[in-house]
Amino acid sequence: MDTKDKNKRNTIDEVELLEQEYEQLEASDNRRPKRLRSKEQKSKKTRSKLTDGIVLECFTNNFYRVEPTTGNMITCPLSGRFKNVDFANTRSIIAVGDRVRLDLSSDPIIEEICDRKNILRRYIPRSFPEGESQARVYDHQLDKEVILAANVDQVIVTSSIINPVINFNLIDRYLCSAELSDIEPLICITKIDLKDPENISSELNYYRNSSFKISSASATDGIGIDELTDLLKGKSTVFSGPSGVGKSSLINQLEPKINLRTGSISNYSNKGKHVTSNSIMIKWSFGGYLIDTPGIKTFGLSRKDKDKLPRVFPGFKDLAIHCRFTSCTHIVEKDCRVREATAKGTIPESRYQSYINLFNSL
Ligand SMILES: Nc1nc2c(ncn2[C@@H]2O[C@H](COP(=O)(O)OP(=O)(O)OP(=O)(O)O)[C@@H](O)[C@H]2O)c(=O)[nH]1
Ligand SMILES: [Mg+2]
Repeated sequence: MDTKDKNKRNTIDEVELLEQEYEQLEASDNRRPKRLRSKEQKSKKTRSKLTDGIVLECFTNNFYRVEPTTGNMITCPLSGRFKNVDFANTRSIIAVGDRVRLDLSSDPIIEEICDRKNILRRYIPRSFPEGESQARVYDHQLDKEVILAANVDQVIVTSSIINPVINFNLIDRYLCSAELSDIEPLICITKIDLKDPENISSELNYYRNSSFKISSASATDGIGIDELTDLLKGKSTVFSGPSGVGKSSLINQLEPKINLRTGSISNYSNKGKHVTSNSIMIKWSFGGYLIDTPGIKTFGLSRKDKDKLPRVFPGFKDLAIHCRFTSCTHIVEKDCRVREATAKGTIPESRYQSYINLFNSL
């Protein structure tokens, strides 16, 4: 194995996966074979017999909690037609937020999965058997996709200022993923009762100047809750971020009757203990939906998107169009506006480094 291959293996080996991440990954992969898009996707039952619904929760064993447009919430399986489809290492093809069509004439069943408006996803690099060259692996096998939710209007990138300490590199990855999926991001800094966000103002100003919405909140003191409520009304919003940052606590403050389970922070690592284990979609009483998701540990992008990274990295879009080369990677090219802005301090050195690390990881 040459040094390049060794380095690649190291990155892959370094990725720690939790058991629940594996489960979620298996339960949410949407890589649909071409066949599904034609025959299997459409039920032979007449459309008039089917009822529209939204998937609110995915259980293992192919059962789903669905809210039909008419009638009460149901838990039901997916039609047997889908069992004949080879899903290429996928156990399930439905994610929270998916629109489906149900046959409610006898035992409820999901008959059709509708096309998605968008997907919030992250990737986990696949590991390859020792000695197997990546060149022999097809493009789509390079990374394993984990769908966080489907058909969403916005993602709240939740980060606590402390306990666990804020991770801007992770925020960058979320913002790239949201841009690639055409989902509106909102950065929410939580636990501001524990520390003044003034300490991180240079990074926050950078995101603000790059046109990202930022809000700050404390679930303990109820700070920022009214402002957040206004941003959530009538929209379908995913709360995502590392474990322990206070996603479920924030949701409970926004709507106390939801009463999600919350956890504690490990004294040893100052990190969360992965209390929420399943994504769940719930209706706000003030209009719209929320999706609470399990805390994530790693957030990779797809290697297939590497060429888009120089334009979708937070704050780079408007500068990149003025670089001398349209395909500028902002690393070695002449007349690069991103490197000029970094030299001037308009882009903080830490954000540029985050870009380089992300670029090299793909
Ligand atoms: N001081 C303070 N503590 C908070 C705040 N929000 C949440 N916490 C605490 O942080 C811990 C974790 O909160 P959770 O809401 O379970 O965090 P989570 O992001 O949902 O975590 P996972 O479900 O594991 O992903 C709990 O002990 C909360 O009481 C806050 O605004 N201020
Ligand atoms: Mg939680």
